[in-house]
Amino acid sequence: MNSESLTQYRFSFGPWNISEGGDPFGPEVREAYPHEKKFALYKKFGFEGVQFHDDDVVPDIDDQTPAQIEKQTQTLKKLLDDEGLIPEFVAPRLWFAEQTVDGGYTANSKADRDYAWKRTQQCIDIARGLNSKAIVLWLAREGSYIREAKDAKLAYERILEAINRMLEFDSDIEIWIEPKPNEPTDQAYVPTIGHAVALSYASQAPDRVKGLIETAHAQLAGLDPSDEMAFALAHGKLASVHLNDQNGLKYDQDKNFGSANLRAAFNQVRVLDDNGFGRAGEFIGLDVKAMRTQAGSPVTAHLENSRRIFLHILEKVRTWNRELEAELQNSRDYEALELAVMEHLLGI
Ligand code: XUL
Ligand code: MN
Repeated sequence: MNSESLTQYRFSFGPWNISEGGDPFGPEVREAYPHEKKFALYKKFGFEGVQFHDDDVVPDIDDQTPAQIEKQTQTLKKLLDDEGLIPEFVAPRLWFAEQTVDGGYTANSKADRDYAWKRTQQCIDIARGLNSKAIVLWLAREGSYIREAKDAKLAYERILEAINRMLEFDSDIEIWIEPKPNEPTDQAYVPTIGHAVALSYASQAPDRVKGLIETAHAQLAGLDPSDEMAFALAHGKLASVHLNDQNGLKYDQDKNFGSANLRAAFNQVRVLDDNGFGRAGEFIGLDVKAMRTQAGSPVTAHLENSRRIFLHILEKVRTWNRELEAELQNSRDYEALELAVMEHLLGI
């Protein structure tokens, strides 16, 4: 491959990735870093895409009038333009407000479902105002804590209905579903990319419904993230990724990319790079969390390091001996193939 045919990757993360270090077991461990100052950090660390929740753009969105929402969206757009940053997507945060304790689109209460739709419309307006083409649906509380709490068939129908309503509400917007099998609910609807792709094909505009695959989410479903990515790529539906890592079936850890399973990380970069991901402007998103133990404010090492690890692994992918790989595939000597991968990764 000559260098001109190699993808030049662009990176993104969300302001929530520069966290203040709180967790469910204790208070924040470092001083809060002002939200509006976070944008000045992106370029410095080699990132040019910003991922948003609706209230990352418009704080306290539920208390704002439509005019205030529009004004704040324009203020943020100017900030992004001044910093030379691109808004990758906006996601409705349908898991904080009291109306979303039982979910948004699948809540049993009609009033709560109406709130979810209102919030979704506002989110699309914000995306439009920022000039971003994508809405990410991480369906946080669209699931149940006990199976009998909801009619699951009806819940899936309601999710599809919400998607169709969004597609109708805006004829350009794309919907990127980010599947996750659990947390905060015990059992989530749309737990894998297969479910998301099925919803896409069932929707009114399959070309505008795609997926965002997060490493840890696939691993929590007991699946191999690179195969999940391959599935979406085979259907032309991989819009974005949240690379990170996960050490077994625990809470969602959002560890540094490659830090728990280097070989799985190699295979994710391999499937992305081999299949031209990024050529149409897709971002490499890094959804990683700072360690609670890390001192300072802002804490950003996890973002810089995950990006750096991605680039090191990319080098490993691009220097992997493809002739040997083909030869060992043909001779079906997978023992030798495995050893070759391991020695390549170990630098031997
Ligand atoms: C939750 C998660 C979210 C989404 C955006 O596990 O990954 O941060 O990426 O809502
Ligand atoms: Mn994510």
